[in-house]
Amino acid sequence: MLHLLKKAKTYAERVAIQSDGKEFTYGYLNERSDEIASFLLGDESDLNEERIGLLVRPDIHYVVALWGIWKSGGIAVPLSLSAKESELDHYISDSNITLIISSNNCEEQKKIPQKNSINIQNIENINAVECMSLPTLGNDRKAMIIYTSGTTNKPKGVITTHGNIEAQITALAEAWKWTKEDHIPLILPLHHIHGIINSLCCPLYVGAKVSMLGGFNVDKVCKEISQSNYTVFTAVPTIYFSLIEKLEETNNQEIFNGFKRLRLIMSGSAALAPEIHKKWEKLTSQKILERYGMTEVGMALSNKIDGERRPGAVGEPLPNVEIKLEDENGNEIMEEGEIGQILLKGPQVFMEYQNLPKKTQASFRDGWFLTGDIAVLENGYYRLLGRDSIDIIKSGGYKISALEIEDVLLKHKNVKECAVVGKDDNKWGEIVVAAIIPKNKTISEEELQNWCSKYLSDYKIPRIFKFLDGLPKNSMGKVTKKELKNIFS
Ligand code: MLC
Ligand code: AMP
Repeated sequence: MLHLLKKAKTYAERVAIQSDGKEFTYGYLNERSDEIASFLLGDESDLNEERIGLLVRPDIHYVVALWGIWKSGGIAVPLSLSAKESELDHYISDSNITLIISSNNCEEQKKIPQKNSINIQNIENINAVECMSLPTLGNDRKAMIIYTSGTTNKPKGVITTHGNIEAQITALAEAWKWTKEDHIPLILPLHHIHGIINSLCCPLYVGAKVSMLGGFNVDKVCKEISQSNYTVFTAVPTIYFSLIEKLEETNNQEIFNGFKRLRLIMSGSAALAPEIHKKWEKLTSQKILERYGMTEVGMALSNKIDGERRPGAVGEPLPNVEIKLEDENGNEIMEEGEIGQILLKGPQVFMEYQNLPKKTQASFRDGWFLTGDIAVLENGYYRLLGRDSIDIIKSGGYKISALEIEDVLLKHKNVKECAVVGKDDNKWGEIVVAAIIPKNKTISEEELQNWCSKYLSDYKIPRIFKFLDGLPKNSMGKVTKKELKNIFS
């Protein structure tokens, strides 16, 4: 069982979560999650890795449900609240979810069959849930499946164990000096590790306070920061872009003071442009600490909390992370300044991909996980240079598969051929763009956007379409996406 859950008892009186204007103590979290675990267990003594979906808004209910699933021996599968039905269908069938815990109205909105879902408030309103003895779980027990896009056309489920999650949390608690006096606003979605591990589990592990703001809204964040005693802030680069726009137009000193008061401000999930790093420092006198992570490994590299925070670099390995760079031929790079793929090893590295044994096997070599990220070591710090696959796009911190979008576009009756790439963008990092060879000249951008929005989450929908007579291809007939990117740039 995670120490995160055990330690909550020792902070029983402290405030753990602030949500919807109310405060909830660690004691409350502990009791409610015990009740949820007991409810889920019914007559069983252990859920034995049954998969439970979590379609719950980012509020107190999310936390008690997540802990309840873990305590009962289930595997939590956090689901995106903005996912479209066909995306949810994939997560549900691929991970073999037997029950979905949902917030009010979420199940109807997403058309989840009633028999497969239970409203979190209904569980919490069942007064007579008698708390039973909960199972003892070893570190090797599976705990969570998170869906992330990749070079497969459907998102893949990354399975982590209790041991992996524990290692991911403790490395950050140590490296970033989390203490129970810390207070963080949670503004990120709770179906990805940046939100789940960095913003939620890490502070709860040390007895700190998390204010769940229900998602990112620039005005709300600025108001909160100016009025509360936050100490830590973490976000994706797109959020810093929006905050800078706000800071440049306001003369409300309380907002500036709020950001200046923070002891630690971090960015990750996508590259933070050095200009944003520098602008932010000029505006708030705070140097953003950039770090690098991945769903499969948690956080791996970080700039130093008490040392250099170098713009454009992601720093050095976090505690217990082993790293090496390899060239295209699989030879280890021994010198600084040479470019290679990042390989990682350590207790935080995930167990396997759901239902993809071959993909899992191909992702490891001699126990090292092949990240697909290309980097260079310079004066002791790693700097990321991109990815080895052009089919992976990062937009607003979300990882997006070009192949998944092409699949949807090709199902449209008027699309003969298509190719999707990422176009560099100051705010979003990259935006999704698509080249289309139409079957019929009357097809419009709006029609294709509407088509995509039926099947894809909003952030995956192409923002620019180009209608071409032919796609650039090599002598083998394969689309040359580098060339295509140039057409868009
Ligand atoms: C939204 N919009 C986009 C877009 N997403 N435009 C281009 N590209 C995108 N990707 C448009 C909308 O259509 C809308 O346009 C406008 O922007 C506002 O939309 P929104 O949905 O309200 O945006 P906002 O709430 O501001 O969302 C931005 C965001 C969000 C950055 C807060 O994308 C987000 O929460 N990202 C975080 C993802 C994350 O947690 N990743 C971590 C993965 S884990 P209009 O015209 O209607 O106004 C990982 C490992 C690690 O990566 O290392 O951490
Ligand atoms: P995900 O699969 O959503 O967990 O995304 C992980 C990917 O995000 C990594 O493989 C990197 O490509 C990218 N990433 C994470 N942090 C950074 C960073 N600080 N700079 C550049 N890319 C990053």
